[in-house]
Amino acid sequence: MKSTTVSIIVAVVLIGGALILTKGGGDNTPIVAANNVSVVDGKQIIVISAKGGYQPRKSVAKAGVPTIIRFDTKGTFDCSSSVRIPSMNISKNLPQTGSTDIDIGSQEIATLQGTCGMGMYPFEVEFQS
Ligand SMILES: [Cu+2]
Repeated sequence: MKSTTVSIIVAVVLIGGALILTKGGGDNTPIVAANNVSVVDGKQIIVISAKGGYQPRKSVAKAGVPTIIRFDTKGTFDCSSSVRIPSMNISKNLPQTGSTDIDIGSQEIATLQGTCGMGMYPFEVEFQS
């Protein structure tokens, strides 16, 4: 009797956990992005690391604030060292190792999309009010 109850509880917990993992690990980008946005001297700085893609893939920042995207590379030999933000006509080659600031001014409420030079690694920055 007791072991049956325990088994049921264990099963419920396992299934519940699996459901949460499935939801969290799906294609949906997490709503809360990594803490990679800071404001220094009135400038908003979004730090994105470029190596085999972009991390975090989605950043959330504030609209209407002068903004810099800082791309960090560290032994980046893949095409993520070539960054593009088509809607702003930005195309930049990053050093294999280093830190590159791209001034994107203050953005309106929208989502800015970027990719590597070949268009296979995406990233995005959501500007909110
Ligand atoms: Cu690429």
